[in-house]
Amino acid sequence: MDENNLPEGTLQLPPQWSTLAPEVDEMYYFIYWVSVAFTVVIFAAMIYFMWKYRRRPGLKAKPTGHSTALEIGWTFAPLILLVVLFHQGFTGYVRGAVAPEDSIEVRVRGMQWNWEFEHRGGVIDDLNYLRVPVNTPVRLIMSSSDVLHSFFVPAFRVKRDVVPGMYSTLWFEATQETPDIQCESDADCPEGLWCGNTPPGGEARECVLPIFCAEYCGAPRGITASAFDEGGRNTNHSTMMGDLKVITQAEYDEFIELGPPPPASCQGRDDINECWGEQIHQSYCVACHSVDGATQAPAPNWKGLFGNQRQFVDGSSATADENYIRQSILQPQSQIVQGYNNVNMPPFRFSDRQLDAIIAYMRSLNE
Ligand code: HEC
Ligand SMILES: [Cu+2]
Repeated sequence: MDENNLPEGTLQLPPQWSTLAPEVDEMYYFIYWVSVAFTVVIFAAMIYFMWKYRRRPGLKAKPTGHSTALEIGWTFAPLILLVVLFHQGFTGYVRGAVAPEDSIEVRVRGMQWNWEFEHRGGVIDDLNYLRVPVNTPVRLIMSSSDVLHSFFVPAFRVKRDVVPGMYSTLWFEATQETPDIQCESDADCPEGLWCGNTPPGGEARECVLPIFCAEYCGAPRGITASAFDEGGRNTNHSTMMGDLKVITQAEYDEFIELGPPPPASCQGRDDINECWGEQIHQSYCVACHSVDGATQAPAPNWKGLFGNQRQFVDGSSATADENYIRQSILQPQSQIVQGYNNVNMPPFRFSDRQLDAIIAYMRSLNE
C-alpha cells in the first residue's frame, strides 16, 4: 500500500485490484522461481561436467553403467512438481471461469475500435467507459459486432477473447475504488492507473485503470496521426483503450437510476444542460447534424429546428416539441422528415437526463 492507500505493484506485475489477482500472482511467481532454480541448477551441472570430463592426454573415455534409482528419481521428481502445478492452475482456472451467483451483469460490445458497455435496465454508458461497484462480483457478457477482440484488464488479471457470433463471459470483483484524480498525462496518476481517454467533448481526463484490446483488431482511432500520442503512448494497433472506474455501491446505484452523470467540465455551470447537450452532439451527432443554421445535409440542421413544423414522407406533419425530439432520437424511423429518406439515422439509447440535455442544447441554438 502506498501513501494514498492504493495497492502497489511488484517487480514484474502491476498493482492487484481484484480478488483473483493475488492467487494469479502467487502462481506466476512460483512458476517463475521454479524455472529460475532449474535453469541455475542445470547450467551449473553442465559447466561442472564440461570441466570434470574435459579431454586430457592419456585418459580414455569409459562408458558409465545404468542407474535405475537415478532414472526413477529424475522421472518422478518433476512429475510430482507438475501435478502440483497442474492442480493449482486448474483449480484457479475454474474459480476464474465460474462467476459467483450474486454477480451483477454488464453487457460488453466490442466494435472497431470501441467498447460499449450496457448496464442493468439498458443503461448505456459513454463509449469506452466502464464503471463497476467495489466489492461486488461483476460478470461481463461480451460479444463482437465485427472482428475478433480481446478484453484485458491487467489490474484484475483477467483477459478473454471477444468473438463474433458468440458470447464469451468473464468475471471479477474489484477490491478498491479508483481515486478521483484529474490528469493530463500518465505521470499524474498513481502506479497502475493511466490518464484515461478524453471524455466526450470535454478536456478533463481522469486517472483510471486501463482496459486493453489484446488483439490486433486493426488500425486505431486516429490512424492518420503519428504512432505515438502526446503522452508517448503507442496508439498504433492494439490500443482499443477503455477506461475502468471502480466506484462505491451508492454511486453505482445512482448511475443505474439516472444514467451517466454530466461531464466534469459541465458540472457546476448554470448552463449545465446546454453544455452537456453540446458535448453529446460533438460525440455522437456532429457527423450528420450541423448546428450553423445552414447546412442541411446529410441530416436536418438543428438551429431553428425546435418549435418548427416538420413535414414527413408519409404526408403527415408535427411540431418539433420535446416529445417529438425525444422520439426522433429513440426511434428515428418512426417519422422520416421529407427529403431525408436516403440516410438512416441509427437509434440511440440515452437516459432521460441526457435527452433533456440534448433538447436544452437544441433550444439554446434558437436564441
Ligand atoms: C448517420 C447520420 C445521423 C446521425 C449520426 C444522427 N442523425 Fe439524427 N437524423 C439523421 C437523418 C438523416 C434525419 C432525418 C430523417 C429522419 O427523420 O429520421 C435525422 C433526424 C433527426 C431528428 C429529427 C429532425 C427533424 O428535422 O425533425 C432529430 C431530433 C435527430 N435526428 C437527433 C439526433 C441526435 C440527438 C443525434 C446524436 C445523438 C443524431 N440525430 C445523430 C441522421 C443522423
Ligand atoms: Cu479490438
